[in-house]
Amino acid sequence: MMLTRRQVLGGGGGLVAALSLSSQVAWADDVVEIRMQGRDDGSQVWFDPIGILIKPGQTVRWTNLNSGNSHTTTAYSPANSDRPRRIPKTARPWDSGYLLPNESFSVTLTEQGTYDYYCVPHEHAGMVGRIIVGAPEAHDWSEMVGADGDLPEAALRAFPNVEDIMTQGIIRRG
Ligand SMILES: [Cu+2]
Repeated sequence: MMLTRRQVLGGGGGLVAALSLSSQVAWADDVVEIRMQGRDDGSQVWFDPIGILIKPGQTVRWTNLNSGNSHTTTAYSPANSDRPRRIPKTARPWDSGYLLPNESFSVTLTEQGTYDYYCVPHEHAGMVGRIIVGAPEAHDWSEMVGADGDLPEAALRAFPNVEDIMTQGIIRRG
């Protein structure tokens, strides 16, 4: 049987739809890995990816792959050293404490919105990250006056744009 161009295109479209459906299912089930990284001489430190889009109920796991340094993942929240709240109002803040090389810490994020976090000893070096769960709502913290609070300039500069995370899904660093 000869396939017409229309039939070929139609079949291709169906294949693409099937593939994207299955990859979305895998995406929802997978634990999202974020690496804590740094140069050997300590001159640079970072989270990779620095920005990620996940689904409600998905788990994020940070692992310290920087052999010469300890790091934390700490949510911006009044619960953590009275920092400005940069996570959804109803979300539980987290703080890993110091992770030694090869140690990990996980959280499962259920509330939709934008979550910003930092590394306690390296916030001033711009070691911060942003996670978006589902779709940020209109009244997300990011529109709140004072949300930038006492954040150092290097941290504020480092956050990827919400729009870039929403369109690209993942923002790599390093
Ligand atoms: Cu750090």
